[in-house]
Order: sequence, then structure tokens, then C-alpha cells
Amino acid sequence: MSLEKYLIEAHNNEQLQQHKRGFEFIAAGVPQVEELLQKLIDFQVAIPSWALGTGGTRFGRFGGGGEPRSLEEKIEDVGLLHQLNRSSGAISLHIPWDIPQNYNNIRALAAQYGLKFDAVNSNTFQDQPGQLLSYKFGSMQHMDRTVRKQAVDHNIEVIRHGVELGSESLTVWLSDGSCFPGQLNFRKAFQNTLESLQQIYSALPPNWKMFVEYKAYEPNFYSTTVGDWGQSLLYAQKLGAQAYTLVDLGHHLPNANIEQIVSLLLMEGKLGGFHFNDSKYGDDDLTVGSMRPYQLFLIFNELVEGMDARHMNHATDLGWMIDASHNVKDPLEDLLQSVEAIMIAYAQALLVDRPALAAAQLDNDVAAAQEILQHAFRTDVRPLVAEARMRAGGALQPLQLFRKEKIRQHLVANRGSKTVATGL
Ligand code: LRH
Ligand code: MN
Repeated sequence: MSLEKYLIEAHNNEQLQQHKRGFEFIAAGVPQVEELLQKLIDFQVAIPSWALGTGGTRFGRFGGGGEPRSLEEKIEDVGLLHQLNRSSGAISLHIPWDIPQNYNNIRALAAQYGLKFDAVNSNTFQDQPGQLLSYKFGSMQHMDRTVRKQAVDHNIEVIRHGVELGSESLTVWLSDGSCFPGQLNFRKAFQNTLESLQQIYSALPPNWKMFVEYKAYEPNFYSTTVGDWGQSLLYAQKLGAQAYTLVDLGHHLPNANIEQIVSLLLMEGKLGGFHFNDSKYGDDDLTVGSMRPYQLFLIFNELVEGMDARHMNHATDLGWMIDASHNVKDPLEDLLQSVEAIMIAYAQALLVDRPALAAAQLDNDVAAAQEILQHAFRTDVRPLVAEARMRAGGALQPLQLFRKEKIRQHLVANRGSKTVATGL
């Protein structure tokens, strides 16, 4: 389903007076406001193909209906999000949950919605029907070379799908690890995993990147073979220049200082990208900015500072992706809120008075440094994000328009109330 352009224009006209008041107020205090708006317009977040349906836990799943039944309908749903906020211009596929049946049709449909294909994700954390060898005791760490080869072959097949779609990066998340002391030889597990990743690395097209995603625990609960940023960095450094680390915000132990990790990975030139979400306890995959918006701001503060220090292009030099699961919210509403939270944190980070902060840090003026950061964090930048969205042809209030046009009801009417999307 796509949204008629006139409906977005009508919505914006209704909101325009109120929006203009808010925008002119904040724009008056923003130096180079046009540059900032252009940065927001250029910044695109990839939507995970596996998060367009209702998620669940081992305790239950409560479907909301109208979920996409095919990759084509997933692309339509991401296209709809992009029509509404003009900041969701890419989709990240997960194989085998989303194997394209006809590359030309899929590429054409995505292009129709102005969508690119971001990183493709492999899956050696589940046994697929008809799979010869089980990943119960891991995939690339596995003591059995034939299991490792099966995992390597799968990743090379995923790269092939990605090349056909115009993707330029592979995300490898390994659930490999152990649940009990003594179960695993950590050194052999690392070496087997590195050897397997090296075989995949050598199959990468020259312009591709490999993202090594780390995670502290789950589904293994004693050790994880790519368990933290240090281990991921070790793999990426040993693999080569096309290998990078991927930071999933929910994959850290409690109270980890993620913004410091981001700063150091950027410094090393080994930060590849993000899986944005939020969490209070574990890998909760909740709406971005719903639990710890200040941490999200501090992460973007380090990103802007670190990327500018390396003269990186904010919009294109890192992988900006969401990785979430929706247990109680409408998946599309949840994703609209997540993209909004990311754009707000980025806009606030762009407002930080960098010279003043550097001066305060030089003088060890701790209180002044906090004032400078929190002034940006406490600035309501929503009118800036909305103005950028409207200039890019989007809706001033995407979630409001999604509800006003009863889009979920239309999807349920078209697709049925019991449809279940592939994914988490
Ligand atoms: C693992 C993870 C990984 C995906 C999966 C869907 O927790 O974050 O990025 O493959 O979720
Ligand atoms: Mn992830």
C-alpha cells in the first residue's frame, strides 16, 4: 500500500502554522541552520526486514494482523515508512528469512519506493529445514570442520544475494559460545571462528565491508565467541581493511559505557555501523530512545566529534540500521518512533558547541562541559527534524498521519488479521 502524496501535503498544510512557529523559534538560535537541515535530510536509517511483524518471546507472541506475507510486502511497508519520514531509505535483509525469488522484480520494487539495500545478514544461529549439520554447538567455532564449512558456504551465498541486490556489506552475528564452564576451549573456538571468517572475507567483493557484530550473551549463557567490542575488534583487525565492528546497543553488559566504546572504535577506524534499539535489562530490542535517550545522545555526540575528526561523511561512511523487535507496539509505529529518536539524537549532537566543549575540557572545567552537552540535549530539536522531513517531501507528524489514514486497518483488510511475517 502506498500513501497518496496529496494526503501528506494536506496533513502538512494543517500543521504548518504551528510548525512554522516552533521552527522559526529554534532556527533563530542555530548557527548554519541550513547546513544542519541538509545533514538531517541526507541521513538515512536502514529498516530491518525482520522487524516488520510482531515479535515475541518464549513466553508468547501477540500478533497485530496485516503483517507482510512476502519480501515484496516488506519492501512496501518500508516504502510506506520512507514516504512518511523520508529518513528510512534502505532495507536490511536477513537470509534465509528474506531470500529474493526474482532479483530484478525486487530491485525494481525497491527503486519504486526510493529504497536501497543496506547490509545483508547471514543466519547460522538456527537450523533450517533440510539442513545437513546442526548449529546446536555453534557454527564457525564448531569443533567439526564440516559444520564450519557449512556456515562459511552459507555466508558466501548471502554475499551473492547481496551483490545481486546492490548491497555492499555483510553483517555476521554469531550466537556461538557455551552455556557451561568446561564446554568450550575458548582459544580453539576463537581460532576456528577467525579461520572461518577469513574464508568469508576472501569472498568479499573489493568494495564490500564485513561487519562483525558482538553480543555479551543469549542464546549462550556462559561465554559468547564474539562477546564484546574487544573481541570483535580483534577479529576485524586480524581479518583486514574491509572488516569492521558492529555495535548493537542492546548487546552490552549492564552500565557499559557505549559512547566510549564508539569513540575508540572510531579512533581505530574500525567502527562499521550500528544496530539501534534500546533496553533496560538485556537485549530487549525496544524502541530506540525509549529507555535511555541521554545515552543515545551521548553516543551521537561521540559519533559527530569522532567522524568530524576523521573527516568522515555522516550519511554514508557508517552503517545506520535499526534492529528491534515489537512485542506490544504496532511494528510500523514502533519503527517510526525509532527513526524519530535517532534523528533527534543526531540533531542534538549537531547542536553541541564543539569549540566551547574543547575549551572546557582543556580547562578541566567539568561543570561547564556538562552545561554545554546538556544544553544541546535539552534543546527541543523536533521542529528542525520536522522541517527537514517536510523539505524532503515527508509528513510533519508521521505517526499522526499513519493513524489518521488508518493504515494498519487497511493492511489488515488487505492481508488479513492472522498473517505472520518471517523474522524475529
Ligand atoms: C542478535 C541480533 C542480530 C540479528 C538478530 C536478528 O541478537 O541483534 O543482529 O541477526 O538480532
Ligand atoms: Mn543486532
